[in-house]
Amino acid sequence: MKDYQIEFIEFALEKQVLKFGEFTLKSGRTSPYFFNAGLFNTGRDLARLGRFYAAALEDAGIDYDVLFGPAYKGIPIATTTAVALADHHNKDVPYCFNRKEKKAHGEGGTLVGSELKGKIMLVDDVITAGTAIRESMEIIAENGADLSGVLIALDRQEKGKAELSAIQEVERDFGTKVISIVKLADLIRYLESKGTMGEHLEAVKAYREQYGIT
Ligand code: OMP
Repeated sequence: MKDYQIEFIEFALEKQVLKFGEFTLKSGRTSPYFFNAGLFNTGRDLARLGRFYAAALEDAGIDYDVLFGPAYKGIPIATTTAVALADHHNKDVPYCFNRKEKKAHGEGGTLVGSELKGKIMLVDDVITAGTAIRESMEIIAENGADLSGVLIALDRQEKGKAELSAIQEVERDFGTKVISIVKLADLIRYLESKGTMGEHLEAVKAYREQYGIT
């Protein structure tokens, strides 16, 4: 694991973005852990979060033209990533986001910010079963843009509809690459290395047995 990945896990634990317990996911699965990116909820948190996303993006070395943050949670994430790329990597990258409601007046339409064209890097929080991400793919396709990659904070490494992981399905279906700051395997490795939170670690491992990719 890279230093920024360890720092990111510690940041998420400290902010209780990463919690252990019993959580019902959007997919209906009952998970012993949950990642709530909405709890990175101050200016400093958001600035730090952007640096982690930018670090993972730079690390991946994938070519893209525009960052796209889908409503709602992708919006502050794409924004802070664009700021971090400018402030820490000397890259001035266009970004845009969508509204959930179409506006009939003013500038109209559902997109705000730069044009959604060229190679798109989709920025979001978490992929579990891949439902949310597929909705965003439709917006990109409708605009005639190409998806270059998907950038998320946590890859839960869960099965999708069949044996492939939800991420592998997305990669296969859209011919794209999914970049994450950390994956479930990194989180497990971190918990093991700390030797604390043993009961949570066991629950997470049992969950991985049931829903994780093999
Ligand atoms: P999928 O649409 O199944 O890929 O789930 C992704 C969405 O689930 C995220 O955008 C979140 O709204 C939510 N989620 C989390 O935020 N954190 C988690 O740890 C798990 C989920 C989830 O419900 O699966």
